[in-house]
Amino acid sequence: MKKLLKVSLIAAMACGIAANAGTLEKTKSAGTLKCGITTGLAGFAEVGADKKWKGLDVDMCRAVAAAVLGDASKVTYVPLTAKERFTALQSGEIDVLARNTTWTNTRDTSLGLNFAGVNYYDGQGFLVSKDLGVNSAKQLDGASVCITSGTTTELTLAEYFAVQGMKYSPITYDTADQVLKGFESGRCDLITSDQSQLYSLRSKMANPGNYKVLPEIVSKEPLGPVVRQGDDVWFNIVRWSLNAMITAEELNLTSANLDKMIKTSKNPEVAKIAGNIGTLGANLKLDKKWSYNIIKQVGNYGESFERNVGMDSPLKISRGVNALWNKGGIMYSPPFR
Ligand SMILES: N[C@@H](CCC(=O)N[C@@H](CS)C(=O)NCC(=O)O)C(=O)O
Repeated sequence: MKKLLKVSLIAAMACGIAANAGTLEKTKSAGTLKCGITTGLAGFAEVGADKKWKGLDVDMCRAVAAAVLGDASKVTYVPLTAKERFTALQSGEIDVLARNTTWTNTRDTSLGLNFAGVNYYDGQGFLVSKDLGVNSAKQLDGASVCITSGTTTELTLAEYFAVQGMKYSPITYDTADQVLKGFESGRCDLITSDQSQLYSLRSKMANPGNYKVLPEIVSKEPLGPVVRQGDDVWFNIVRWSLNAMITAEELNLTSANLDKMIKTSKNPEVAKIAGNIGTLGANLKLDKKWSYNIIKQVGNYGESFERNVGMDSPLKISRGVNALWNKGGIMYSPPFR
């Protein structure tokens, strides 16, 4: 009996190792990156008019594919609800999760997963119809609230209303699309979610001007890509793919000017990003052009932000805390050296 237990323990450990390590080799031999995204959320991951996925999170997937496979288009997108997302990563169904997922202590330490960085600093807010005549979240006592299940939003909502001594009735859905439909059909008085997602949902409403986002932000929601624990090679690749985009913005390298800047710049960090000097690629077990490919094919962080959620998008979100550290925000990459 004891022996049997030992054998199955060893087998389980072996399976565990097999499931966790080797994501780089697996992705390379598949020729495609399996990337978990939302089921559809404007600005983060949605299917465009050209039938292709686009968004800030989609760019995260594209960056990793460019780094690993040399081609940002080699991504198999796996749309996931909030409830499904962690199991899909744990089970190996996806290689990376880029799905407006908040980095919390509990998720980082109890799911067998690791957060590789932050690609959007967010916070939970409230969206109401202007007809409700409310100017502050503190006036929401007794409201019915549309939310998505399996999110940080649920707990923060409960805690915020409890602290304020207010009551609410939750109306819970699985997807953003359902939340939007529920709200528009009058099932609830308000939607609560990460503030960026409120702007995203509002951009899809028939009359966006009839709704407003209340001033209160009631939580910290640092959103970022997630990988399985136990595969440091892969963790490094995802972390530094994001950092490459942030550093490129800091160095004023864009997809359009990259080749010219590489020829003219005397900054050694530019030469390192280009893969012309140093061993950054080899250290990551990648081709020396890994970061060049990211910037050339996906662009820098600022380009991605503006076209997906910023001023060049229907969401029109200002950079705020998501500006670079030297431009008043907190977006920061360790050095490329
Ligand atoms: N950042 C929060 C919330 C994430 C979340 O799933 N928010 C909903 C708000 S609408 C969403 O993005 N849904 C997209 C979908 O249904 O696929 C978390 O990590 O729990």
